[in-house]
Amino acid sequence: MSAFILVATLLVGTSVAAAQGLAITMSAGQAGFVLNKGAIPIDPNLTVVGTPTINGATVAIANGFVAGDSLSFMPVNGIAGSFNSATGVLTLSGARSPADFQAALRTVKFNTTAASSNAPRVVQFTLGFAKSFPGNGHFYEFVPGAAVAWKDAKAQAAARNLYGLKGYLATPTTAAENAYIQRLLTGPAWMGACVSSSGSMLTSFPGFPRTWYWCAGPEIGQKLCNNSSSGAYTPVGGANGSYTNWSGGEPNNFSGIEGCAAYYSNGMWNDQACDTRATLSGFLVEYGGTPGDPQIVLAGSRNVNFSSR
Ligand SMILES: [Ca+2]
Ligand SMILES: [Ca+2]
Repeated sequence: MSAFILVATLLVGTSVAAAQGLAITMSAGQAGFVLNKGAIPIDPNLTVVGTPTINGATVAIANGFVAGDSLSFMPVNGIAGSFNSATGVLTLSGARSPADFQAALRTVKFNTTAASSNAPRVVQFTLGFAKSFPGNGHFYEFVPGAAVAWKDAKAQAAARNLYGLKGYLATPTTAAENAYIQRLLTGPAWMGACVSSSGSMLTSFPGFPRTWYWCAGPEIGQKLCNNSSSGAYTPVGGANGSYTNWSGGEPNNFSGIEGCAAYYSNGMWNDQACDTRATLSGFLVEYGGTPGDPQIVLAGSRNVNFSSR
């Protein structure tokens, strides 16, 4: 009976820890490889802790890769995979739990037939296929959906999450972030700025002069720029109000009804009527930086070092 209680307590403890997002942790030290002695496990003790379903993983010889290097794994828990001998990347696929991926990633082995290089190989393990913007570690997603008013796009973005990170209409606050987002655009898309006095979308729009705010995301409620007349604007300055990327002549409040910001597909910004739907292709969601977000660690690496025996 006491043994049962102990097991139950451990399970509860595990589930509490698992609520804290998603993290891969590599073991300290390195793996040791000896030529012609067979494949060696890279990290049989790595951990993957979290709750979200993971849609795949990659294991890449990120540094030191030479022809003849190979990565192999055991196809456990319904996780399949294939190794690309040209790029040195093993790609695992299957929508499975962190525990399932932990088991599969622990079986990954390194081998090489190349006697030409005994330089250390740096092997990087990465969960999922989402790519973050290196400037802030945030993730971005273009969500197609033409018939969506701005306020509905905002609500739909807020209902989305990536590995527990809360979604929001994108808030591009630097040129580099905007350029990163631009690559994802397949058409005009809503983003997170609106004419406001507080960060909430107004129900009727004032004429000029008016003020643009961030109306979504961690920056909600912060002023973006003053808009004195058609095509004339002045960024308010500060960390989140110094960058704008309005298209030429925008924001112009065309017909006096344009109070929500959208991307053109070239990454420039335009003000549009907030219920405009026909000319939009979807909305741009950003993940990361929201207070209360869980910690996410999607990648880690371990060295394979060569020894003579
Ligand atoms: Ca942002
Ligand atoms: Ca406009």
